[in-house]
Amino acid sequence: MSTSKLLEPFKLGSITLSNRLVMAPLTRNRALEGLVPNPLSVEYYGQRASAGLLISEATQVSQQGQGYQDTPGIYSKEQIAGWRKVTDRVHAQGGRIFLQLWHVGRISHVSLQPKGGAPVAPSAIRAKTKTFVNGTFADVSEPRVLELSEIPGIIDSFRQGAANAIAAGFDGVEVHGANGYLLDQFAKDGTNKRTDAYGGGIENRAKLMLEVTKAVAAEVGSERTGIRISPVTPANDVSDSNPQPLFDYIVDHLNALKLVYIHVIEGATGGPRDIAPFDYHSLRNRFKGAYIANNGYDLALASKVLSANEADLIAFGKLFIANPDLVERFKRGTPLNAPDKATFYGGGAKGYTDYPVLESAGAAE
Ligand code: 8OZ
Repeated sequence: MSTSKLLEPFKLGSITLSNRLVMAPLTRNRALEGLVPNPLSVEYYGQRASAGLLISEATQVSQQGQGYQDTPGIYSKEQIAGWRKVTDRVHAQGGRIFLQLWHVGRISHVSLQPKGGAPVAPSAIRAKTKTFVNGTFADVSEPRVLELSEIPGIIDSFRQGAANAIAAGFDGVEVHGANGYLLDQFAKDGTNKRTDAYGGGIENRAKLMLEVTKAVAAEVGSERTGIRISPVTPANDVSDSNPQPLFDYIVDHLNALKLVYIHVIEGATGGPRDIAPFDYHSLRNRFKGAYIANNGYDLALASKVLSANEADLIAFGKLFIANPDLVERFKRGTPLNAPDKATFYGGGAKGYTDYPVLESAGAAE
């Protein structure tokens, strides 16, 4: 079968994944009480534990890092306890799970921020995008410039979030460096107009992403630290005038930190893979750890890219929302359920834990 390599185990740092399918981080906005994952989330992640690796939905490291209603955090005791139930279930099902550490930067709204203050950003440039708050879509708020003196606190919130994730039983953490959130806002020149040590040339703009990642890896171990990047995505109104040298530089430095993986969104997040020219092989070749490829992969493209050794693991998003047993479906070559966009963000069990699975292999034969 053409799926063979996808279904082979893979050694990721000190753990072994049972196959090369990764469930991508997926925002679901269902942490209704105290921004804590609930029993439905335990069920949801447990249902998908046959993926080689699950990556949690983006999880804010602080109240300031939140940008949408009902996204979970990893900074309170209750949140750690809630996540512990998720990791216990996934492990009981034989799965592995990393937590994605998130700070939204300017993609937020005053109603979510401490004391109703402005969201923080590298520069005071408002994003032309909306967020979801108080049950409705709203323009993101005008951000304020993050002061130099606040940067150590940002780094420390990621470090503490990583420590909390390990305390909650996660196998590792993924730094969210993608999709126009804080670290991507600092890295790219469309959003970073600073004139201090964190703005200007590539080295300065990449500094926060690299310092955060270094602090996280020092806290939990580089073999338990990955990062997600999206060199050319226009998500959340982010842009860079010359992404290739920027991301070549970033990946060279992530390689020096001996990170366990880079997770690369190729093209426009959830959209066209060919939105802008970019040489992903350059990243693959620079980085000695695992390369997780993401964005618009299906079985055919995943199998092709793995056999050409252009990636080690493939992350699927929407396919995992709709198909908890995606691994089994790929194995058997059975049709896939279609995802229902109306239930992606917010709500309860509908579109979350109620997608049908195949009859067990024995019963089907
Ligand atoms: C969809 C809706 C809200 C947030 C990302 C964390 O794009 C997200 C996100 C996706 O990385």
